[in-house]
Amino acid sequence: MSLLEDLKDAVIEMEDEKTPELTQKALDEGNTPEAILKKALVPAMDFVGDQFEKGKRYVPEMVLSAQAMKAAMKLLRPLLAESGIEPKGIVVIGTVEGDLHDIGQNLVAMMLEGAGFEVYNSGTETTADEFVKAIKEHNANIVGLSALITTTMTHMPEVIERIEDAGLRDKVKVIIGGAPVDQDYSDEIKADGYASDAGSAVKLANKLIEG
Ligand code: B1M
Repeated sequence: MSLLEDLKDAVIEMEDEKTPELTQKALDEGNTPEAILKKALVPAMDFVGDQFEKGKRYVPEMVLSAQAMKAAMKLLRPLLAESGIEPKGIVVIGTVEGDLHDIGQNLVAMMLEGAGFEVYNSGTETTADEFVKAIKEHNANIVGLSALITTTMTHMPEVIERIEDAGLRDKVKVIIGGAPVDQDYSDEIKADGYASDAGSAVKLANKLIEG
C-alpha cells in the first residue's frame, strides 16, 4: 500500500497520532501538499461523511477522524498558504446569537476544512453584525449558520437581512443547519440551502461553489 493510502486509512481509522508522521513522510517522498490533501485527506473525510450519513458511523467516530485529519492539516496548512493554492471556497461558520451549542457546528466546520475549504469559525452566540464583519474580513463566499434551539433559529433570517443590508447577499451563499431547521425553513427565510448533517453540508457547499 502507498503512503497516501496509509494516510487515508489512518484518518478513517481515527489514528491522530499516526497522521502527522505519515504526512511528513509523504512530503519527504516528494508528494505536494495539494496531492496529499486531494488523494488522502479529502477522500478519507468523504468516506467518513458517507458512512455517517448511512448510519454506519456515529458522532464520536466522526470527531476522531476529523481530529486525525486536523493533525495532518497542521503540517499542510502553512505549506498550502505558501504555495498560493486557492482554497475551494472561503467559509464563515458560527452558531447564531443566544445559542451555546457548538458540537455539530464544529463537526461541520472540520468536515468543510477536510474537503478543502478555508474555514473561519466564529464560534457560538454569533450576532448578525459579527457574521457580517467576519464575511467582510475574510472575503467569504459561504456563510454557515447553525442553531439548535427553536428560539434561536429565529436569528437566522436576521443574519440574512443584515447581509442584504450590507450589500453582500450576491457575494455570499447562506447555508443553514441544526436540529430545529429544515429545507422548508431554508426556503422560507431565503437561505441558499439546508444540510441535515456534516457530510451533507460538504456536498451542499461543493454544489453551491460549483454554481
Ligand atoms: Co442543549 N438543548 N441546551 N445543551 N442540548 C438541546 C438542543 C435540546 C433539543 C435538548 C432537549 O430539550 N431535548 C433543547 C432544545 C429544545 C428546543 O429548542 N425546543 C436544548 C436546550 C433547551 C438547552 C438549554 C436551553 C437548557 C437549559 O439551560 N435549560 C441550554 C441552552 C443554552 C444556550 O444555548 N443559550 C442548553 C445547553 C446545552 C449544553 C451546554 C449542556 C450542551 C451543549 C454543549 C456544546 O454544544 N458545547 C447541550 C447539549 C449537548 C444538547 C444536546 C443533548 C445534544 C446536542 C448535540 O451536540 N448533538 C441536545 C439534544 C439532542 O440533540 N439530542 C440539546 C450532537 C451534534 C453532533 O448534533 O448539534 O444536531 P447537532 O449537529 C448535527 C446536525 O444538526 C447538523 O450537522 C451536525 C452533525 O451531523 N448541523 C449542521 C448542525 N449545525 C449545522 C450547520 C450546518 C449544517 C448542518 O450548516 C451551516
